[in-house]
Amino acid sequence: METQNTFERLLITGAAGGLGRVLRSRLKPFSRTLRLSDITPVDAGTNEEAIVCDLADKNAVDALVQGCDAIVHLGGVSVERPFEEILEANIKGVFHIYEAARRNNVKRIIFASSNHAIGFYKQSEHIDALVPRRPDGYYGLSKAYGEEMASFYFDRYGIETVSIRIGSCFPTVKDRRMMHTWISERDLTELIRCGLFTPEVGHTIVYGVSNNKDTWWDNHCAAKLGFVAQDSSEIFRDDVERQPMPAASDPVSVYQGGVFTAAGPFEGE
Ligand code: NAI
Ligand code: 15L
Repeated sequence: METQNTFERLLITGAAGGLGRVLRSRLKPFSRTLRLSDITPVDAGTNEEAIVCDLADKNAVDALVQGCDAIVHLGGVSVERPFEEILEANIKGVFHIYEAARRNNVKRIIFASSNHAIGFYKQSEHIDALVPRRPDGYYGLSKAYGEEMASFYFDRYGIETVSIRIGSCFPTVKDRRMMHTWISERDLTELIRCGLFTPEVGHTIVYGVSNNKDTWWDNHCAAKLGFVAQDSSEIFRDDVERQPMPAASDPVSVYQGGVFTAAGPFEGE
């Protein structure tokens, strides 16, 4: 890890979630104070502030962002769900974050996008972050929308964002698909660091993926930020290959988004 830059106050939304709990300690060196927020209460530790906030509440989000220098936006619904749930947390939520950033002069945001913004690409395709999006559900659509929101707020207001299309960030690889999509916590932390401190990123979209042997993603946009992944899913190969092989026609074997491409409909037939 390179020289240590620091913010006065870095906001992490979604701090009670899986990634929030991990990144909270890993991002601590990058800010004198961490402001941790979630709809679920979080306890504040040393040099931390905790604020309960519903991302769907515009005024509450505006107050949340006051006094912050930068935002790591992890909060929201993180799986495929009915549109109305996605609408509140992810669609309204991301608008509220950007509008609050504009009003409070925040100039840098990391947006936790997802591979599900491009989930309907086939696993046989090799793509970079500049290809047209192919969202695989309402959740993926909300991430595509968040990326466009980031693009608009840069063009119109000069707020810079790195949108990280996170693959799968978990302690271990759970299945064959994740051999391609996995990112270690260490690599995600480094990618966020690059996203926070690299000058003049405009709006840059990158893949959040480790240095896996088999990958569907050309991550040259992340390399431009100086990101070099240290880890690889290979260490999990033996365990994963002991699992039964899914059918070749199963969405988990066909599409980059895996099971998300087959979720729903939620409205009945
Ligand atoms: P998570 O579901 O564990 O955490 C999300 C957090 O957002 C939760 O603590 C939840 O309480 C909070 N939240 C939900 N609705 C909210 C609302 N209306 N207001 C305020 N907070 C709300 O998800 P995880 O795994 O920690 O992911 C974090 C972010 O990264 C999410 O945006 C997710 O879409 C994205 N991501 C994660 C991946 C992963 O592999 N973990 C892969 C791709 C994207
Ligand atoms: C995501 O976007 C989800 O937030 C996470 O829980 C995983 O399902 C991940 O994608 C994945 O595709 O493995």
